[in-house]
Amino acid sequence: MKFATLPRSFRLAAGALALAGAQLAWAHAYPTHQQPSAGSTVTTAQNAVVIDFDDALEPAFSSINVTDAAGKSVIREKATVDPANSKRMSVALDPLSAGQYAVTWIAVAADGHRTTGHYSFTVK
Ligand SMILES: [Cu+2]
Repeated sequence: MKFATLPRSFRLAAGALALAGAQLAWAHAYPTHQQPSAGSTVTTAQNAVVIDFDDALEPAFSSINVTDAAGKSVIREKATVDPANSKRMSVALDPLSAGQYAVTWIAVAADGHRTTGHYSFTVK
C-alpha cells in the first residue's frame, strides 16, 4: 500500500511516531570520536581503543570488545569509563600484530537507554 493512500489520521500518527523516535534517539549515547577511527590503519604501537560519546555512560553496563581476524579477543581487561569524564570509555589492548581488528561497543546512557555499534581498523 502506498503511503499517500493511507487515511490522513494514520499519516499524522505515523509522522508523530517518527518524530518521537528521533527525540528518543537523540537522548541515547552515540560515539562522537573513536580512536582508532573506523576504517583507519594504525601501527602495532596502538595499545588502546578510546571512544567518546555524546552522553554520560553507565559504567556497569557499558563495554568495548576488540577481536582479531580469528575472532579472538585482544583486550587486556574490561573496558572502563573515565571517572573524570563519564562520556569517555576506553579499553587497553594486548600487543597487536598486523591484521584487521573489529571493535564492538555497548553504551548504556545514564537514562538507561542502550546503544550498540561496531567498526573495524587495520594494523600494519
Ligand atoms: Cu536515551
